Amino acid sequence: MVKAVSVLRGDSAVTGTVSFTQEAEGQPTVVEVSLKGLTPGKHGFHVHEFGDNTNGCTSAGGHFNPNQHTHGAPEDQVRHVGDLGNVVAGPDGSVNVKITDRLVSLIGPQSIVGRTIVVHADEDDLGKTSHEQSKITGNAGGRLACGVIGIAK
Ligand SMILES: [Cu+2]
Ligand SMILES: [Zn+2]
Repeated sequence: MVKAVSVLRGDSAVTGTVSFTQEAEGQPTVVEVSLKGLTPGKHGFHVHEFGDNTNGCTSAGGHFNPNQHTHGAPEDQVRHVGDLGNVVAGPDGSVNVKITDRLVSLIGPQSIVGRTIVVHADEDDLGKTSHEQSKITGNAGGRLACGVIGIAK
């Protein structure tokens, strides 16, 4: 079993932790999300390419996309590896959810360890609208908080 963790912060009131667990290579990864300080509703949630926080969450680059696909929903065949869709904040602005994803991996050449998880200001449209950013970022808006994904015990 491989475990990883990220502590999220940024230029907003949003903070939280995201834990990742994968039994073995080729198995799905379980992503446990705990966030607070969000506005109620949907917020784009992705793994971005770089584990770089030099200029805050901006330095993380675009969505982790090792296969040169367009942006999509987690359940789509064509999507970025980093596309985890949306998390939904409750009326109190918190998120506590467990996501299971078949492409996000902690092992092998497409491992997300050393990259960055980002939560956005707006809803990810999952590549389904005519907005010019839809098939690139899902038009999810600013980066509220982020954290580098590291190896956990
Ligand atoms: Cu993102
Ligand atoms: Zn994407």
